[in-house]
Amino acid sequence: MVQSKVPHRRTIAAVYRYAPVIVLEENLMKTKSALLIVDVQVDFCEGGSLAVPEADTIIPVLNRYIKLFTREQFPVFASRDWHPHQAKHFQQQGGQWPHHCVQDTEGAQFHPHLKLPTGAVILSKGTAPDEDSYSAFQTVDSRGKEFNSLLKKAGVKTLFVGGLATDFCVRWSVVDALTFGYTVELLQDAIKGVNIKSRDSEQAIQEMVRLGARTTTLEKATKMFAGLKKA
Ligand code: VGL
Repeated sequence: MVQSKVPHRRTIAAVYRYAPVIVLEENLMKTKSALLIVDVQVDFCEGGSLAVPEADTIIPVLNRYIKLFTREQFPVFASRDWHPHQAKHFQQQGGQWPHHCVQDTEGAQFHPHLKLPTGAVILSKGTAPDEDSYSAFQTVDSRGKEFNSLLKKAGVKTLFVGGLATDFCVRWSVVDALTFGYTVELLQDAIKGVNIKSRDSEQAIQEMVRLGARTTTLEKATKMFAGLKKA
């Protein structure tokens, strides 16, 4: 009698020892990851006024990340350049770039093949004439709420970042995310760069990694999320 109870008690103890931890970890993972898709807009894609080479090739990959995140009920954020017609960001006003992503024009729309989910939070940046911003942490949502406060409110701890362009807006978004203390997973297979100099993207990735970003792929992320379910 006594002997038969011992293993039983042990089993119960083991279950209590591990189960709460597993549940807690799963819950934390459920609220703490988010997907940020940076600037996948018509003007940055093939035929656009500031086309990033091979930009269109990442769109189907991003759509699969979107599926993965929506399945897990993780939040999806999509940033966009949303410039006024005249802005110091543009060459005509002394800036670096040709006109692109002007508010309410075709070029500023998200690429039509990008399948943003209904609940995606749209973040806009560069909306004022004197703004020359690159980072998603310089955006606000439709109600004027800053990206960082939205992430905090949602309890996000890990930010998965993909989109355009590796050497500009992706880079600055990742650098800021790391500065704010987020864990960053850079989507290696869903980023493309401008490469004004041929090695710009490669160097930007090296810099992000040196500052603490991790890199992931659709395959790795899928496995990571599948692991969550089993836990
Ligand atoms: C970007 C150049 C100019 C970007 C924005 O989204 O990476 N690049 N404006």
